[in-house]
Amino acid sequence: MSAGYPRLLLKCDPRALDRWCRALARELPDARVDPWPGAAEPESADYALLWQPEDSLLARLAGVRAIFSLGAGVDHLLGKPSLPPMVPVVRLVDPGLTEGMTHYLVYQVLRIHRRMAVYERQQSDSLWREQAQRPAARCRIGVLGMGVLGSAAATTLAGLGFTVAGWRRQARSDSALPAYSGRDGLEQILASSDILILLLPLTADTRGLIDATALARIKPGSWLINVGRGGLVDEPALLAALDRGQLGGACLDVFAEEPLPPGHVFWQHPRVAVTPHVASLTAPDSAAAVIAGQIRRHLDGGELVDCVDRRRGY
Ligand code: NDP
Ligand code: OXD
Repeated sequence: MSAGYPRLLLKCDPRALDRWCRALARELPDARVDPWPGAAEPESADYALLWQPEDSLLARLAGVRAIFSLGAGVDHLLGKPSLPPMVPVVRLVDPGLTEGMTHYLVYQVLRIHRRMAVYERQQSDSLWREQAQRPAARCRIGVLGMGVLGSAAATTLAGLGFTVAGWRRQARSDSALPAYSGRDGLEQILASSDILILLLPLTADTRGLIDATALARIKPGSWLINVGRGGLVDEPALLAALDRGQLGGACLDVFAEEPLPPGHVFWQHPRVAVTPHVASLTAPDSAAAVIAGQIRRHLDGGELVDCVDRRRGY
């Protein structure tokens, strides 16, 4: 470490650079922040704070003490061949990110449950017509991915009266909500959910999980909300399932290719709601406080928390 102050290499969304620099200066006044591109010697950084770094930058970071992801997902790092094998990778667990995701999911679930898309179409036809309304308890929500974000959203949705179950890699007995695991658990949750929420990380095990076979198991007429990653879903198979009416509709925030290309069929599809990967946005103010807390503890000899298990991929 140079002269007692840590050097932080920062590669963030360029639109957020000023906010990140201000937030880090406030949280870690003794640190030196080197934004990338532009930093003279990335290899001499103590910590790297990264969002979607190029592989050639990762190849220069074997000497950093830790890499912090500026998002909850770490597929933008683990997918890169030059990620230094021995450097701990820390994912972002930030109450602001959790709140944002919960709000997005509550909004989309209520929009579906209260038939708001139907009323929007009716308004454009000046049509005054009631749609059936059923109690939340009769709407079953399946959350695939019951980690930090999934379990918070599931708890809030259950608090609104919905019947919620989760699916995760390892079944846990301490959960207040039923949580399935394994292939059988997946089949059960696909077959029973009226609204299926995808909040899994993209890993070797989850890539393409929702393929034609899985879609065929989904309860007819149910809805899919994908806020995890586009690669979780076989998109052509999803389109086919929508077009044959197997799915009532889909709310898609993440896509195999982002930005979603202008001519993509999802943009105009009558049963698809598209948002541009905004279900929960990292806010530099709250995220910088979380990362600064980790760095301060690490500099004092403490352990980093929320480290990624590279074998599992998340
Ligand atoms: P966590 O690591 O806290 O949770 C991941 C969950 O997925 C865990 O419940 C885990 O199971 C489960 N899981 C992982 N692999 C499998 C598998 N093979 N089979 C079954 N379950 C599995 O992640 P977060 O909740 O923090 O974030 C989840 C994802 O959300 C991120 O990776 C990112 O892709 C996405 N995201 C999207 C955003 C957006 O704006 N659209 C914003 C932020 C995140 P277990 O509990 O057993 O470990
Ligand atoms: C994230 C994301 O992983 O923005 O935080 O998707």
